[in-house]
Amino acid sequence: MRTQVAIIGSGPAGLLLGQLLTNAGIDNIILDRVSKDYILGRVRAGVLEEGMVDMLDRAGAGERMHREGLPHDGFSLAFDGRDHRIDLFGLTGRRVMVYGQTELTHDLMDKREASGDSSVYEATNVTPHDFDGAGPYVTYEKDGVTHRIDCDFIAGCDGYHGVSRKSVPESALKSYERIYPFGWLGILAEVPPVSHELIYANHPRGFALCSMRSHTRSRYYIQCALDEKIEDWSDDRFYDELRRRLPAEHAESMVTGPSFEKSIAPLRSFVAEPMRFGKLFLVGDAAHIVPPTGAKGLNLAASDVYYLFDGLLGYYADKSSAGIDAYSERALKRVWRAVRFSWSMTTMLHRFPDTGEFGQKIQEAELDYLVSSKAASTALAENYVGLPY
Ligand code: FAS
Ligand code: PHB
Repeated sequence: MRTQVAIIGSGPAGLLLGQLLTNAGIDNIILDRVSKDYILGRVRAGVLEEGMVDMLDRAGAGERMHREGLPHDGFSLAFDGRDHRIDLFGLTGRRVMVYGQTELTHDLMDKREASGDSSVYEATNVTPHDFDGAGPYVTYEKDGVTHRIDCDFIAGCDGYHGVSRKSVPESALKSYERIYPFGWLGILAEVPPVSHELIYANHPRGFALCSMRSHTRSRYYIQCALDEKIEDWSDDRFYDELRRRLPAEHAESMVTGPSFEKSIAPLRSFVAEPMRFGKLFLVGDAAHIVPPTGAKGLNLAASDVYYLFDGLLGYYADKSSAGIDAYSERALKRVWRAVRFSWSMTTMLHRFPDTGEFGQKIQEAELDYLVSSKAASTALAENYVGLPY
């Protein structure tokens, strides 16, 4: 079999790239090692930058997001017992869209199915070959048969644990990493959100985040130790701890109810450079990971896809390699700005082992300055709504 672009990974990056390529008449195939249902069963991001919203519209998969998504003009920082609103729209003229990654992935899968383009799920042992030569190809196994797909390019959209980055010779790759000494314990529950906007809370007991998926479905997180076990966290214990980390008005008004999803996610910052090796491109989490504090992970996948699609379009439409040659440098410039922002939000809002009383006062002073300075709030807001592509 032959295609123009072989895409490894059917998460947001792979699906978005695949749809843009299909819409431009560029042949592509998507391979994933798990099933569609498994992918749709993962609960992840919840906040979309305008850039991601625009990319979904460009892919022709934005209709349900505009119908069911929640445009948000601001969010709150809670510390020292009080809420402080960051007026995103007032400060930047832009907003974010609250719409779950699960829904976005579902919409892209539905669009791909309607386009009739091929995806292979539960493809095992997917392996990129000869991507530093003239004839790249991908092999995979399905139902006991080994398949080969010859292609012009391979897009490694297979996430942090994928095969693409690991297929690059170590000598050709430089990676940067910071692992945080805590995780996020998150729940989903069919209860109305405690507030109409997100609340990021700094508290001596640890960070908390009140988010949502709709007006009836809440997504809550609390910072937890890395060795915590989900089975040790009943819903009651989770809500008690969450309420202790929020201002009294929210703790008292919170509607609680049974969680139907509960998970612990570790936090890390990670960047692999460069993001291109011959005919192989790393896209999204395959190339970088950010702590979810800045709501950037999913949104960086969108800007990577924007740059790569622009390059591939130039290659096929104008026989120009300028765009694909510039991909890594263009993508990394925005990646590092988002990595910095996510690191700074994480550092400002979480309790570290060495924070102590002095460190807590410093964090509160930083937050107090931030919410009382238009310049500082504007800087925060423009990073949160998303820096330009
Ligand atoms: P993905 O990881 O989504 O998709 C990669 C795909 O590649 C998967 O479907 C996988 O099955 C497939 N794959 C992997 N290895 C393969 C192989 N060898 N062969 C074939 N296929 C293979 N971001 C936020 O902005 N906010 C959040 O709150 C947030 N929470 C998160 C919680 C968790 C637990 C995780 C892991 C991530 C979270 N993220 C969050 C980040 C997340 O949303 C990612 O940024 C987003 O999924 C990136 O999309 P992709 O790059 O497509 O990678
Ligand atoms: C979420 O709703 O899952 C979410 C929202 C904002 C974040 C992280 C996660 O910064």
